[in-house]
Amino acid sequence: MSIFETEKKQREADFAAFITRKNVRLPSKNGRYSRYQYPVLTADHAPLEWRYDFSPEDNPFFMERLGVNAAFNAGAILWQGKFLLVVRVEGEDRKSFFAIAESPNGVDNFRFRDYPMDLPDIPGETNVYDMRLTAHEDGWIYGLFCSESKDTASKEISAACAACGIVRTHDLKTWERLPNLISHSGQQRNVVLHPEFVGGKYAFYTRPQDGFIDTGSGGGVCFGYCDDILHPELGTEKLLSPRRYHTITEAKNGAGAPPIRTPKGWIHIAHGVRNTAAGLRYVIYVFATSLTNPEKVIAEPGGYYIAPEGEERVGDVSNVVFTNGAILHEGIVYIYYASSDTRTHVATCTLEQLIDYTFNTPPDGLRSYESVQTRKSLITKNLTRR
Ligand code: M1P
Repeated sequence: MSIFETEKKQREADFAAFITRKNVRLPSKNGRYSRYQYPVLTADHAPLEWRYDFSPEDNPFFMERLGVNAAFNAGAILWQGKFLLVVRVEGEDRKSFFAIAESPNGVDNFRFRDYPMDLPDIPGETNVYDMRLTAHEDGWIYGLFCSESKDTASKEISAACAACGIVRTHDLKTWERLPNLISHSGQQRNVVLHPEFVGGKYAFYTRPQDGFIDTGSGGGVCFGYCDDILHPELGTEKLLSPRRYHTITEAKNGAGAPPIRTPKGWIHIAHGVRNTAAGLRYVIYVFATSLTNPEKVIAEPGGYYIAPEGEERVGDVSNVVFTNGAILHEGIVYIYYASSDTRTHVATCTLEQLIDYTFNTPPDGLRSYESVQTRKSLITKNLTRR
């Protein structure tokens, strides 16, 4: 057998075994959710046809020609009975693109469709990533993502601009590109469309930022309205979930999955960032807003909900967990989160667990003294039950 045939056979056998591997739910360590043994998507889930040239004449060593570096930060939706993720796939050339992967059960057997998503282009866009999918009450499914372009006004080679790109679809196959969202509060990343009209308007969760990386004067996750989705322009953006000194959101934060409607309020699963001597640390946190007034925060559990652990802590951008997709199906919440900008995982809990966590976890006291008082109350409550 030729080198080509031997290598190809081996790669195909390995790939078939890998993508059909059963995932195993791990015992919960904290009563909030369960992690799973394996990531649900990695670079190795990219189909061989995306990476190898299958012609023995052109590729006698069956060599990987267009490698994939990472598969992370996935938007999520339940579609025709399947769990569908719009994944940020990053090639070895650092370019991100979107690709849809589907699974029958949401925890394993994710398979990418034959081709990556054909995102309609706009001039000057250099990179696209982190799509949030919102099934809106207007009947469209919207995908909001970061549309990055070079900052041509700057001489600095890395200078870039982040804006919110918008596409929409009825079938998750063909996508209509709308103009990028106009915001008057600086650059934008991590923008999420609220699933319902609010006062007859489209409502957005935004994250104003002065620069491409630093949020600067941006105070945190904001809420803004737009009248016409075909000419998307935000009015005033009102602060909703602020950055706060000495908390998990001190450096920045950002909305994650579109909020989940529950009987007690909209539950948001977002990310918070703090700075450390070892660099930025990204964790996932939760807050809730009022069903009747989504501009009003009604619950803010203190601290993080998910922090990177084990192998999650290591990757291209270490010490990061990040979410932009969740699915509620038959009372179970599937939280898709990525670790260290490298791979995608799922954590599951019941909706009751998520509601309990959101509304019964004490808020952050903002000072060590207050934290000790809160913990002492808990201890006293427990000791009196002895
Ligand atoms: O590298 C961590 C994350 O950094 C960005 O998020 P934020 O804008 O909140 O800093 C995004 O580029 C995200 O894709 C990435 O996971």
